[in-house]
Amino acid sequence: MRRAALAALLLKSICLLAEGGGPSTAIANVSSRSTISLDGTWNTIIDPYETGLSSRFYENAKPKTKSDLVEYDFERSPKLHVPGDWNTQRESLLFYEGPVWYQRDFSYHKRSGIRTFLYFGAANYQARVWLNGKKLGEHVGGFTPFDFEATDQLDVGNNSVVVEVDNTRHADGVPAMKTDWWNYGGLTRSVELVEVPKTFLESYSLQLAKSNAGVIEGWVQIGGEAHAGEVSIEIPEIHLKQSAQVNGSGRATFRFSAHVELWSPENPKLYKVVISGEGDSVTDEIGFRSIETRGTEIFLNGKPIFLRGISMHEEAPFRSGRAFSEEDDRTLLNWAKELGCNFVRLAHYPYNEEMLRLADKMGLLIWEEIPAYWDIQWQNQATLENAKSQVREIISRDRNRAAIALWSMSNETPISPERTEFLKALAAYARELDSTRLITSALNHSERSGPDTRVLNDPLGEFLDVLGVNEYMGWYEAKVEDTDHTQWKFAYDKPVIVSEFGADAQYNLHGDAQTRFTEEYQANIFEHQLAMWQRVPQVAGMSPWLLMDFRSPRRPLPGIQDYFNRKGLISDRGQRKQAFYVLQKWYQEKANQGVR
Ligand code: GCB
Repeated sequence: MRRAALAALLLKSICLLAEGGGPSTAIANVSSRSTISLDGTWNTIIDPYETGLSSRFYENAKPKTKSDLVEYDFERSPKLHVPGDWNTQRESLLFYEGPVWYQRDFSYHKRSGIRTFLYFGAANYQARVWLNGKKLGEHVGGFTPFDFEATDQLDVGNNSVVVEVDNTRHADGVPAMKTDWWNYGGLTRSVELVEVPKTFLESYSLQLAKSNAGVIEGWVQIGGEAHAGEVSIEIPEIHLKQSAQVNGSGRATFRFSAHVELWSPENPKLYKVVISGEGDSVTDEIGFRSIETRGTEIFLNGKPIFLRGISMHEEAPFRSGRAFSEEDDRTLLNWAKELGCNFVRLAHYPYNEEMLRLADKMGLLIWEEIPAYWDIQWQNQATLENAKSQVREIISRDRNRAAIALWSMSNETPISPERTEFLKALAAYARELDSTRLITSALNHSERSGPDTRVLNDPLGEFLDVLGVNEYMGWYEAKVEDTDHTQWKFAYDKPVIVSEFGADAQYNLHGDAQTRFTEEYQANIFEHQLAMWQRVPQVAGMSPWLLMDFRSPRRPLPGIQDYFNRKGLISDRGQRKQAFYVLQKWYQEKANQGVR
């Protein structure tokens, strides 16, 4: 009964997003818009019993007379920095899960003809937003952007915004109750006011036509009242300007010939693109490339490519906590480059937008993932709707990033008919929104067939373009030497990315290769795993587990883990372990051999 009520509530909150008709998606490319940053210091109230709702914290009230009873005071409450998780900003909040109320004042000067949206890069996990005491809306899902129109609610001069952010885990959530990462709560990404004209360019898609490198196609979606006018696309560097008519649903579609230099890891060429129409204009940097599979190979721009990758978490180097700044992102991606990567798996949830824009500039292909992690409520319609809105929000934000090669629907989900139906529906939805990327999932159930053979025969494979395979031989199961004679078979003739293997090692802990948690043990696992996968022709890439140590509540071993998963090739303090050099060497050889 309680579960059903919760599910109904969740469905209701997701539906709230759709108020005003059609599912909500945030305005695309806010960095090219006129924005007012609300980052900085916010007043915060920790509210473990969720008193704030009944006590109406959102009114940000002050006693008017000396007898008025107001049992909170934002102004005199402790502060937190936005963007940022609360866990690493105050020691007492490291393990906190529950609601926290955020408030700040800002001054605003309204201009006629301008619509203003309150935009959140992400808030984990659920957010309710009020402006000047009036509720603007709520959002579920901790890693994707959302916005609410604030035009009519904004006052001239001083305004007060209140956000209740709640990182409580829910059995029907995405993810659900268990993850091997820290449940960082808070306004973890930037908050800003975004100004657009009454009718504006809400979103757009522009990329190379599938299997025709000389053609660019796409569409522009108008938000607000479209006037059946024209929208134009300009790529100044190649003196190209194309126009298209906006139809009755506010959409203009394009298809035109263009000779562009193709984007690739070796040549991450981006073009300035200007989109204008209906009195609005946005600028973007877009790369053009194709990605497809043929048999068991992945082709980039019509040529086979081996994806030399690494998995990572969106965790900040040196200070830990959720990464959010360009500096954090650049450090992590530079390490991947140093390792010899042309590919990064952004496990297990969508990262901040800057990470994707940097990958575009640095020439790193990307696997971006939805947090359908381990077991979630596969039979719950509200859970599916939740996963779908996360797919929609991330595709809508990142669809123009050339770096994105793969959308991953899930990680290590237990096989059952309900789970396969759920993920099949999710994959179909992702394809409907973006037919140009490859769809994948990290699978981890293989069967033994004879002493030396493992067969991956997960029915989800039928609905994927690329099979991700996670396995931990030599760490959670089997002996590392077993890798020497293990053969792998796959029920589907599709490319395989070995999306995880690895072992914990504490930086600077030394011993022999049989001693757990030593650098030698981890390096030995990498040597053997690489040799095993080298023998499997179906492998089109890999992203071992993982770039840097990260916080996890599941890893308490004192003196070694101290609540960090230590499978990083680099410690959380930036120190490279031996296995880093093992993989680096292997990638160097791979790159020198050319393809595959
Ligand atoms: C996995 C999970 C990953 C964990 C990792 C581990 O299979 O996909 O999220 O962190 O193993 O270290 O156990």
